[in-house]
Amino acid sequence: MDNPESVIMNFNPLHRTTGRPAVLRLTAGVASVWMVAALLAACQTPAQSPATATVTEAEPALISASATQAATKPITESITTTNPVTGTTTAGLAAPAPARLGMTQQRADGNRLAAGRGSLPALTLLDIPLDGPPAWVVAAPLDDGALWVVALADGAIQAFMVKDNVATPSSITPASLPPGAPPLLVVEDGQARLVQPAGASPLTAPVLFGADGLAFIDKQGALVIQQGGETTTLDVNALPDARILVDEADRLLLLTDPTPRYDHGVLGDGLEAGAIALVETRPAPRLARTIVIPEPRVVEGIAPIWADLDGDGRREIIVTLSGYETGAQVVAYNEDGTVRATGPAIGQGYRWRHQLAVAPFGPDGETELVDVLTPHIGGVVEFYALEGDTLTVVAQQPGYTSHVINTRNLDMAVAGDFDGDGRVELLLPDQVRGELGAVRHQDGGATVAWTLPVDGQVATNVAAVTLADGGLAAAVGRADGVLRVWQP
Ligand SMILES: [Ca+2]
Ligand SMILES: [Ca+2]
Ligand SMILES: [Ca+2]
Repeated sequence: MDNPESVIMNFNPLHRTTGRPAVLRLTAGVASVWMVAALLAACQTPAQSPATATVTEAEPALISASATQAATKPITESITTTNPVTGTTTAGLAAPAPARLGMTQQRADGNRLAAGRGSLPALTLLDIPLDGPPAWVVAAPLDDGALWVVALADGAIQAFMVKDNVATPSSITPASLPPGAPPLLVVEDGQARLVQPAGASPLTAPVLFGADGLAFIDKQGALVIQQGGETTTLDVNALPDARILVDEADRLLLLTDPTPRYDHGVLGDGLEAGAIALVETRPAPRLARTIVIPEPRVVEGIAPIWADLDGDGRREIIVTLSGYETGAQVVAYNEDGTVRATGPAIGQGYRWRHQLAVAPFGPDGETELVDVLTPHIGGVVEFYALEGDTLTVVAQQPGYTSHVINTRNLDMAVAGDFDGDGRVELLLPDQVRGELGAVRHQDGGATVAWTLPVDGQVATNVAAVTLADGGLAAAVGRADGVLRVWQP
């Protein structure tokens, strides 16, 4: 397989990079350490037990058991002290500046959680006119500002350097991606590029890992892995729009075995996942484990969230299972394929819930999961606490949405400390997508801490970026062709 068609964007001096692969480590700073004993009334319907999954192989990996000596941050580190964005360099290399990635799902592990501290409610907003309606927004820190890249609905790409509340258009190639394709932005050594591998599925994005690794889903559903000058193709039968997740051990996780057996069909096609594949890339790529979802249920989504829900230092694989009789239910698997915890099932088919993030959302910084229940028909933000092997909904906030029916944009919400008070909010559109609300779980329940005006309709993912000084910026693309940016 050819090298990826990397494209280089020049800033300041007009020189091209060599296309040298990005060097990155993925910081795992997510969950709060403290899983306090649950004080909340156990008033939720008991979780339905999913049938035991079929599993191949075993041996879950400790998050801290990286194969390298790299100074990977532990997943138990609090978000408020997490280093901006991603990373440290791989041990043994000559320490080039770490690459900064911009991806629509915010983090490589699928957890839509931005590091850093923001001051969004106090910022002057910046409106940038676009050449057409936008589909996706990604950003990466650059110098003292941020580079914002927008993929328009027709696939055209526009880029803007934003600094000191001024936006400067920047040329970036390719000039377009396939319509609908989510961009992967890499900024390295002061230069930016989009990664667009030849032969990749246009319905999803590639990922980078390790010192020089690239992985993508090809048009036949195979997982193509390039590293060290070698290409390996694994016939994993990927979901065509599966997002590939990456952990600190350079393992990959993705949804596979597309099936039409549950025909809800609200996420852009009639196929959902019948299995989850865990792939190792060291010392050589191999399919390490497959978790098969028992029929008739499916994973209704495009990626798990791969996060440490219970604070034991190991990641859980969090998915939303759906079926005709049960409706949607959040289920957390251990990496060995056993079920760690289950949430409540809706109890009827054709009702979705959209899992979004794991973060210290709780009133005392407890790790909680957040989703939006039925985002298409009156969405309700739900915070879940882990109580034994049950994910219990402990707070709810109606009036919000995180998904437009029949689209593949599952990134219309992001978590972070956007107002700098040390607490994590979920930032997402209200039901008509006319403003953004910061929904928080505090003592007494969920609340809308503050709102941000959109003055139009949100048409893209909600994008956030951690700046070089640890500050936070956010942006959305509007249906009328405007990128609205909140950046200090
Ligand atoms: Ca699908
Ligand atoms: Ca865990
Ligand atoms: Ca906050």
